[in-house]
Amino acid sequence: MHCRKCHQTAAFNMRHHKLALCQDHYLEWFVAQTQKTIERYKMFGRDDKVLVAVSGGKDSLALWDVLLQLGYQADGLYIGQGIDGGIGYSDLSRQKIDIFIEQHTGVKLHVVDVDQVYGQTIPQVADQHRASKPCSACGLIKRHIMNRVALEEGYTCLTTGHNLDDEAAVLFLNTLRWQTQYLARQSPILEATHPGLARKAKPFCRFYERETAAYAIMRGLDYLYAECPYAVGSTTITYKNLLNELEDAQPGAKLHFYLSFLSARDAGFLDVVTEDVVLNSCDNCGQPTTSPGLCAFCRLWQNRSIGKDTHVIPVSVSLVGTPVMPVGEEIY
Ligand code: Q46
Ligand code: ZN
Ligand code: ZN
Repeated sequence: MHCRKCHQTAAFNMRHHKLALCQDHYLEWFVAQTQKTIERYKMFGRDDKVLVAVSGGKDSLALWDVLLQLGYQADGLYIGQGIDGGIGYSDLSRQKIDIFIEQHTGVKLHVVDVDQVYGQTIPQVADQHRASKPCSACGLIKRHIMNRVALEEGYTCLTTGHNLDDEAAVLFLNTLRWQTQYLARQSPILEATHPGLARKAKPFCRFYERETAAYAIMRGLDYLYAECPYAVGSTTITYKNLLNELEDAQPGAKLHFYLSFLSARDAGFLDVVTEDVVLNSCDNCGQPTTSPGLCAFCRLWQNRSIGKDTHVIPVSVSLVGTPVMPVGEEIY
């Protein structure tokens, strides 16, 4: 198989696009496609200050790398979850980010270590709440920290490395359960609909996972291959596997599923369910919450004597740049 552009041996074949490319042209294509997605969904421009949530995995590091290549003002945010899982998962992920920073001189990284800031690691919080897995607490805490760092540090857009496989799996799950409120909110760009909400974007939402992996490998990014130990057996993985089977039989099915959904939503298919959500401000942290009183994040720490003092707890560190305060929000 040969590269469509230069006819040298192809390094990567995308059946769904009927497109094979050599390494140089694949890397060029990937960066150009990211820029197209940013423009298509009006995510951000050159004057925006962009925050990239990085985990040490391929998607988030690839996203940061591409945004820097495209010349965006893109800083990183790493949240230390304190997950060991027998492999020292959080330590390993942090090491990968340190390597990235060594290779991309001058970039700025904010670090919020949950244990240092709040006094418990994410698995410890989950244990305290007798949760069988820390994923609910983890998702809540990460969203909360990302939102507040973005707002407090003046970032005009918070980006994550969610790819098409992630988006299609969530869409599949919410469709099967007919979760219309969740469906109405699933989007490549989420506008800030409350003063306490940061604007959010997913510039990789149209890339298959294998495309971001290929980019990371071809660019020589040293990323963490291991998944979070708590991801094993997750519902999302089950849905991803089902969609992969479908994709094998029908190349492009996943992309078509996701893009058709976005078109239907843009055509007003879900308008009827988007009106009802009322956002209150949390009594403690001021971040948006669907229920009156405390947001879910503040309720999580309520018995940990952090409560009102959240804002004055000394903080994490910024590897390069300014310190980051502990933060709070609930993404509704
Ligand atoms: S939620 Fe659960 Fe993930 Fe947090 S505990 Fe690991 S698997 S990292 S996206
Ligand atoms: Zn080529
Ligand atoms: Zn709160």
